[in-house]
Amino acid sequence: MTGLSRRGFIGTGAGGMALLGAAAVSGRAAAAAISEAPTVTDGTMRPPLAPTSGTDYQPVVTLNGWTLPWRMRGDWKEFHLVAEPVVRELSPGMKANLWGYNGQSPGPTIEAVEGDKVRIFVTNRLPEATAVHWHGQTLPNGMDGVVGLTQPGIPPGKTFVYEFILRRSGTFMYHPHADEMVQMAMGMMGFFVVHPRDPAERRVDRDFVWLLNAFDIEAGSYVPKVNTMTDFNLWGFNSRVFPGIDPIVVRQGDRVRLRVGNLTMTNHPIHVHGVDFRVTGTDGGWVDPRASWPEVSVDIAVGQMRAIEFVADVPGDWAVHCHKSHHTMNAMGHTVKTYIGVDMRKTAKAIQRIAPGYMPMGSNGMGAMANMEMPIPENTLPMMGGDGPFGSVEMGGMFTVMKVRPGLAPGDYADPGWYRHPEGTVAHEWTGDVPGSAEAPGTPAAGEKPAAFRVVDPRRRSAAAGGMEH
Ligand SMILES: [Cu+2]
Repeated sequence: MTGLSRRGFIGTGAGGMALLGAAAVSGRAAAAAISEAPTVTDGTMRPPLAPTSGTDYQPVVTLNGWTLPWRMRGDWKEFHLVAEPVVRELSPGMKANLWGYNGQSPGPTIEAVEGDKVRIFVTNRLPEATAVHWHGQTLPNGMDGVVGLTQPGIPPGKTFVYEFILRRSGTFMYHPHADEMVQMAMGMMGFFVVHPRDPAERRVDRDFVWLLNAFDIEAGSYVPKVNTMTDFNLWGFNSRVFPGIDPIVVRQGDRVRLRVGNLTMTNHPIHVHGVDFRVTGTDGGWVDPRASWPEVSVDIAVGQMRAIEFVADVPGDWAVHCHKSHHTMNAMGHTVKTYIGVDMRKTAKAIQRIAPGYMPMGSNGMGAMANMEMPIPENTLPMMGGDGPFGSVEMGGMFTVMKVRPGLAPGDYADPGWYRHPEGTVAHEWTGDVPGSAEAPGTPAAGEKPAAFRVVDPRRRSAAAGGMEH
């Protein structure tokens, strides 16, 4: 990439973040009026970007991601997105050739304040036309980003500009509305968070965002199969899969918000261990506090966002994951045959005569496969894994850990390591007496007839018994 320069403009001190000069984007002097397009080239979480001017707010934290810096020009807040091919490491051991924005998929999070006037430059460096739809924003029709309907596509090499006023606070998304099936399957999406004008409104201590992803990338290849409709083999948070997903680090007692958006092809019930939360927002706006409802899993349908809030009371390492079990599994596991209960010893010998080294798997379940050090093809990921303090976590895909610790400094998101459980608070082997099995109450003794449960044909049920007689 040409034209990269490093400057202290962003002030995060983060490595790998650079500014792409406007002249390098278009190569035309006339483009000097376009704000610079910062770019990030790796999947490391950048510190939240605190506002340096205007209304104060608690910035969000993008898992394995970053927030797009802006500049003020008059009373307009200017951002610059660059749609382009990117390389994203999904987890150590696997990279994918995706399309995204400003060096990464998903694109950087855009943050602004209710009432802000935003001007967003979108430069297209893809090989085909694109457009950006601002999902959930109420704006003039011509700014809605639907190719053919509200604007012509942005041709490769060109820059378009979108201008609108942020009418309400909330959590929105951005994504292409051009060749959508391909461009979203390739990873083009991002979050657009609008903070309330009153910084005290809906204030939390820590505020995390991530988008859900589904990719179908064959072992040894790098490009997602864009025509896949249901059978994806990699499921992610912010284009990362476990064990590559950042932990959600919070201080004990913090009020925490998680905002999760779904632009995949199926719904994802996101389950948070250790807390009961309330659903406080959708991409349609905030839920009235009196109408927010309690859950421990929140189903996020396609094209939806859910914001949930809780107080992190109990220290520990708490699992946060999609509750569809295939969505917490990586590429190599989805088509393994089931041999549970099958004695494979004879069959294995027969197969080994033709395929030396063949090893039957799965006769006793598949958990042990997480510990197997088997050679796998280049550029793919084992079914499950992730080292925990007690062995393999036996997970993949849409899984991460919320690490609740006492006494963390505000703004400290560094991984604190594994939780050290107080003595005597971990489930452990019982070495005392174990009583023999007992029969459930009501079980008939040997030779005795089972208690008579009367089966009534509903068509013959009498009116007195509550049925309808005809
Ligand atoms: Cu899922």
